[in-house]
Parts: sequence; structure tokens; C-alpha cells
Amino acid sequence: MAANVNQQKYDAEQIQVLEGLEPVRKRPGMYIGSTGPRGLHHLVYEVVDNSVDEALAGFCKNISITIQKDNSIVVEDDGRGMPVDQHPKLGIPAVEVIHTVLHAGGKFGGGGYKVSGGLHGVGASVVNALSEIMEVEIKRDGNIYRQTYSRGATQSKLEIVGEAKKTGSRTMFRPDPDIFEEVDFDYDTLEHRLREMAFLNKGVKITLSDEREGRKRKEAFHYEGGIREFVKHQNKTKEPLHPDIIYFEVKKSDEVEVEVAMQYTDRYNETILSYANNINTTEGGTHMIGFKSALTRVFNDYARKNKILKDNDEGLAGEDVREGLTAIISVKLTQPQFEGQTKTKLGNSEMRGMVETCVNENLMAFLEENPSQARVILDKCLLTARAREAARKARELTRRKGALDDFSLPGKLADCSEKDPALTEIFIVEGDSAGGTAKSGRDRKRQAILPLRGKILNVEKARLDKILNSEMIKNMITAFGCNIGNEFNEEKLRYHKIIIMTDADVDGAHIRTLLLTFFYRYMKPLIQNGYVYIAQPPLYQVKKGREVYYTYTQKEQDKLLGEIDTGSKLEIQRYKGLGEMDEGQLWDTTMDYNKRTLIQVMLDDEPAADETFSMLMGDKVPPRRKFIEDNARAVKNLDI
Ligand code: 0RA
Repeated sequence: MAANVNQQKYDAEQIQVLEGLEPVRKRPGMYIGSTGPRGLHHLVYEVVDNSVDEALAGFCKNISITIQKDNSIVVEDDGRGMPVDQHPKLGIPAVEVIHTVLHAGGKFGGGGYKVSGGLHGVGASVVNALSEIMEVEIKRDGNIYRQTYSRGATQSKLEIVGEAKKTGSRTMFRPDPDIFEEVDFDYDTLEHRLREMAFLNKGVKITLSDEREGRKRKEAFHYEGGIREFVKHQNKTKEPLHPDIIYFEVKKSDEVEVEVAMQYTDRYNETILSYANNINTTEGGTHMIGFKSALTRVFNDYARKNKILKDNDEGLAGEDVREGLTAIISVKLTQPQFEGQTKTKLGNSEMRGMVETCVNENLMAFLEENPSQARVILDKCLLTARAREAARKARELTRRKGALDDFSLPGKLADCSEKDPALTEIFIVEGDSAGGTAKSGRDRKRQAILPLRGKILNVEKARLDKILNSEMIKNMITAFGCNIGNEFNEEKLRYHKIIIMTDADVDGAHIRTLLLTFFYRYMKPLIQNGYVYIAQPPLYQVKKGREVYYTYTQKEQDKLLGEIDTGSKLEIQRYKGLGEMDEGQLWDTTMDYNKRTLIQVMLDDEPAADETFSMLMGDKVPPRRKFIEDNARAVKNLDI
């Protein structure tokens, strides 16, 4: 009888709990951002974050993640094991609360900083709500405990299923196909984030395995050097200017921790990645501001003190001391405040001073202890400052000559008549002839056309002064109206859609990559905030009598030819370039708002983007060859 009463009570709790997770299934986007691939992978990070928290608390060394044959995920750690004692109010085991009550995670918090509570930081209950099955196994107090859940509800009571010598937690879940557009996990996506996690939490060993048929792989990420090795990794395809990776760490009690690693390379761009509680703060924030101001100050002070800068020399500017720099700033704090459009901007005001002091003291000490490395870095800074000054003088000269060219729209631009940027778009078109066709075919009110002739400059290998001498780059800057680099101003952007329209061949892909490199390095917010698109011109035109079909991929073409009645005569044209279409065709297939497909360029993973652009556009050939070999099979419309 007693057991029966208990059972009833249990059922009542269960219903209450079930109601608690309904909102997550109704509006998953609110909790994990999206139900696309990004949201899907986010489920894994939520579960891994809990194990990383256990590692940060000092109780766990190993975390393993396995993609199983059926695309279910297993996350296992050797921590203390999730708590199984009864929750005083709810009367169910703590582990069940963690998995069935929304936002329960925080309630168990006993001090120390946590990864969770960050970008989404919604915890295990949300993963349960969005999984068709979930199973937790806990080794603790000599027992193995198990409980199962499904779509947010408890499936079985927590029970002891065996004996355990060690401690730890194991979570298995399979995302719900009713919720997610696609439930296939991408190994590379997980690999990037997990490697990043291992860099950011030194000493923790994270293992990733793929057990799916034909895709078997296994890798371990374990870095005793932490973010030092992160910098080394980011600089793999760059040429470092000095041997040491400058590194320092300041820990104030258990409340705050600041870690900085940096090294200069021969590149002209900067890669400064900032993190708060393991979250990539792509919008920067107080830690980033503190770092930048300390950097400028330390190099100026050192240069003056050592007479590298004379008394009446102008000081080094921020961009002079950041050129070629690869740096990682990682802070951990108990109460992070995330602000900004995408909640990736650290708001805690105390972090500015903390990072600033930490960098002021430690960087100055490094320079003083390593005079030859200091000299190499400063020589580079001085060179940059001189180039910047020369470029400024040259610009002023053209301005004084009366040429207002700098401010007037480029002659090559066919602008649109609409003035509201939210309603307009600009097509960057490969070649004058396709540019001409696009001009005739476009909607003059809302579509502007800027033709590009030949190849654009590879900005990965050029300094700003040279970049600003490139006619095509100047044309883009003036047409967009938003300026570049430090002067970039999103509010001045003249078109809210920037559409790259190149041929569907290798040259087109090259031009597209060059353009994206320029946008990424000099107008990053354009990509971050979703203004950049890629047009999809068709690959084939198929005519059957009076009917005309267009297909955009080889697969689509094969499908069409399979479906179409091939008894009658077909005329098939394989488009080699945009120039082969007349204005009507170009409008119909690629530019018409109602029929076209545009691919929006997004920035999901900053370190990965930096790595790819550095490798594709830099001077080291072997990594590039390897990339091409690895990815050759994924290239769909390769036409050499
Ligand atoms: C003991 C106490 C607490 C949590 C854990 C162990 C624990 C949780 C997880 C989640 C994944 N792996 C884990 N390993 C251990 C609660 C105390 C607190 O939140 O500080």
C-alpha cells in the first residue's frame, strides 16, 4: 500500500514537471536559438557545459563525447556524479529536478563560476524537452543509478542498476526529429567547439568519437598550455615574428580569473578572440576594452622609455600595436552580464580595470625581460605607424587637390533610386559584361549594380595603405558608405543586402572568397549582422518545346532529367558564366525577389573563420593543399 501511495504522489509531481517543459517544446527557438543545425549542436554543448563546470570545480579530468550510430549523443565524465538525494520541496531526486524542471541548474549552484548561464545556458532540462529519448547514468556512493526521460517527461524512476567503484555521470540523448529540421550531427562543428573548450580549460581532456557507419573517427583534445596552445593553433598558417607566446594569468580568489595569451605574426590583420566563461564574446565588451587600452599604453611607455620613440615623435595608435597580433583573452567570473544584440558582449564594468591592470603589469614585465623580442614587435609597430601616416598624407593630398572623389559615388556604380537602405540591395557582379546585363535586367528602384573587373586584391597579404589604393576596394567602400576598420559605421550602410554574384566556376569561387576575406577582415559587422549574401545563378537551362526549366545543382538537374518526359526533344544549356544569360534570364533566375535563392553568409565560429581565411589566403601552401584534398569531395559544381 505504502508503495502505491508513493507512486501516486510521484505521478502528481510528474505532471507538474511535464507542464514545466511544455513552453520549451512550443517555442524551442527561445531556448536554444534555432531548430536548425546551430540549435541541434547546441544541445551537445549544454550537456558538455555541465561536465566542464564539474571540471572547473576541480572534480573532473576527462570528458568524452560520442556520436552513436543512430545520431544519439553520449556525454560521459569522471566527476563526482550528479546528486541523487531527494529534493526537499519537490520530493524527487535532485538529478530528476535537473532534467525535468526548467532553469533548475542554477538552484544547485554552490559558488564558483559556471559555463552555464551564458549565451543560452539553459541546461539539461531543455535538452530533455527536445529529445525523443534521454538516459542518465550516475556512478556515486558505490552504486550505478539510472533514470530515463522522453520529450521533457520522466519515463522511469531513478533506480540502482549496479555497483560502481568510481564516480561519474553519463548522459545519452537523441534529439527529437519532430523538433529539429535535421538531426544529423556534424563532426567538424563539434570538433571545433570541443577543441576550443579544451584550450579554454587547460588540463581537461575532451575526447570526441564518431561511431557512425563510414564516418568512424576519434580525437582527443587536451592542452596543458591552455590558451597558449590556442594562439599557437591560430598561428599555424601564419609566420610568428618572435618565438615566445606571451602569456599571463591572474586569479583573484575563486571569484575572477583573467588569462591572456598573445603572439605577433607577419600578417596585416588582427585576430583578438575574447571569451567570458568559455563563451566567445564576439561583440567584445569590458575585457576587450581593457586589453586594447593596456596594449597601446604599454607599447608607447616601453618605446619612450627605451628611446625607440623620441620625445617629439607621435605615439603609436591602437591599430599600430594590433597589426599582426593574435591574442586570446579569457575571463571567468561568477556573475557575468551578457549584453548586446546577440548577448555576446561582456558588460561587467569591473572587468575593464582588471584586464587593463593585468596586461599593463605583465606585458611590460615581458618586454623588459625579453628585449630582443620586444624590439622585433616594436619595429613592426613603427613600420605600421609610418605606413598609416603615409596613407593619411596621400589621402589628404588628393582631398586638397580638390578632388572630392573620395566622397562621390563611383562611376561604375549603377545606383538605385530608393534611398531607404532597409529596402535596397547592391549586387557585386563579376565582370563588366555580366554587370551590363544585370544593369539592364534589374529593378532600378531597389537594386544597385557594381561590376568588378578581374581579380580583387588579396587583403590577407596587403597592408591598409595598399588596400586603399585598390580601385575596386575603394569603389566598394564608397558605394557601401559605411567605411572600414576602426571607422566602420553600420548606420551609414547604404544597402541592407550586399549580394555577391559570381560565375558558378572556379574563378567565381575565387573572387567570392577574395570578397569575403575583405568583408571579414575590414567590415566584419557586415557578416556578423547578416548583410552579406551570395546569389545562386543556375547551372543549366533545359528547354522542352515552349517550357523552360532552370536547375541550380547537378543533383537538381539529374532529378529533372529523370522526371521530365524524355521522349520529346530537349535543349540543354550548361551555363559557364553569368555572361551567357540575357537580361531577362538573369532577372528570372537570379535577381527576381520572388524566385531567386540567396545564401546568407553567417559567422558561426570566429576562430574557425580566422583559421580558414588565414589558410586559404596566406602564403603557406601545404595546409592549403591539405584543405583542398580534404574538401574536394564536398565541392559540388567544380568546373575547371
Ligand atoms: C555534486 C554536486 C552538484 C553537482 C554535481 C555533483 C555534478 C553535476 C554534473 C553534471 C554533469 N556532470 C556532473 N558531475 C557532477 C551540485 C553542486 C553544484 O552545483 O555546485
